[in-house]
Amino acid sequence: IKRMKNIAVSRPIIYGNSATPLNGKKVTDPDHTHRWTISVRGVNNEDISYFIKKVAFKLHDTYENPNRVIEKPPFEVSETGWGEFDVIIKLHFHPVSGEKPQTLYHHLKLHPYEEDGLGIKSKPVTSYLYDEVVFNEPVDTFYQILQEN
Ligand code: SLL
Repeated sequence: IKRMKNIAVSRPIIYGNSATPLNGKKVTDPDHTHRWTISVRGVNNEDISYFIKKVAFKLHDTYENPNRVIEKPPFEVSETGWGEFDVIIKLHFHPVSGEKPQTLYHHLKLHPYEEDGLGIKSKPVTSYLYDEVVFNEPVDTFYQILQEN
């Protein structure tokens, strides 16, 4: 295998969550107050599966099967719940890359900073971050794949 010396390739991603209050809507668990979705995606919804093989989302241990592995896009998990917590997001790359997984952290956000005019926290919330996945001195075969997409 040949590595590309003195070259770093970066690819933009967006990760984070949206959340909507259930506002009393009945779901399986009466304690649950919100529906939320956490995701990793490309900018302008660009397909990122040419370099990402799978994404593992480690949820709070209060969830059943807290380790959710998503093998194809969209790389996202939707759930209902009652509380905010830190999600560990592990990006796995295609074996050809020889890259180790990279870990991201996201604080799942359910509550807006301010109440709305009605004094009810009834608005949907979003918390997304733009980031770049950096590959230092990628192997040449993976470098080709990155350039072709
Ligand atoms: C807290 N740090 O203690 C937080 C933890 C965990 C939220 C919040 C579980 C839902 C389910 C859920 O919403 N957990 O019952 O599966 O406040």
